[in-house]
Amino acid sequence: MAGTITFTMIKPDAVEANNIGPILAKINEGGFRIVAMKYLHLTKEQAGLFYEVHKERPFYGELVDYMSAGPIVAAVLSKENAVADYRTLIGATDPTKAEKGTIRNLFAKSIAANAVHGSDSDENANIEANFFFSKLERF
Ligand code: 3AN
Repeated sequence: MAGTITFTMIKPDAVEANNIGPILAKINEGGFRIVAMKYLHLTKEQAGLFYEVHKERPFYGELVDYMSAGPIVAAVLSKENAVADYRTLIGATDPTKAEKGTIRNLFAKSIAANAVHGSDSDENANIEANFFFSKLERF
């Protein structure tokens, strides 16, 4: 079954804390297939472009600075109902509100340094996946 896709990033806080492996394990245990993946350090300009939809939000500057502060892992994940199921797996944006056992509950430090990104719609999942990966890089 091909499934639908979602896009994720393991954010600088989780990379710094050496949690790439445990987070990828949770992703696999959650029934997701990794169909594309790369490890890279975004420039401020690239992070700004990625988060352009949040440009008007008060935390935009902080978010862009934070997401370009260290390397990240970007990945495309496939599963039936990928977007909603991945948001369930990662938990609420604010880790103090994230359900027990979710990725953010286990690994996030704060609302800004919240371990992972997860797409919020099928449309954005495709936009975000295309931002990072060409067709040749998706399997
Ligand atoms: P989510 O990542 O759960 O979809 P959004 O779309 O509301 O959350 O926010 C995008 C990102 O912006 C979050 N992942 C988080 O890193 C950051 N963010 C959200 N709210 C705040 C806030 N109040 N202060 C700082 N950063 C925030």
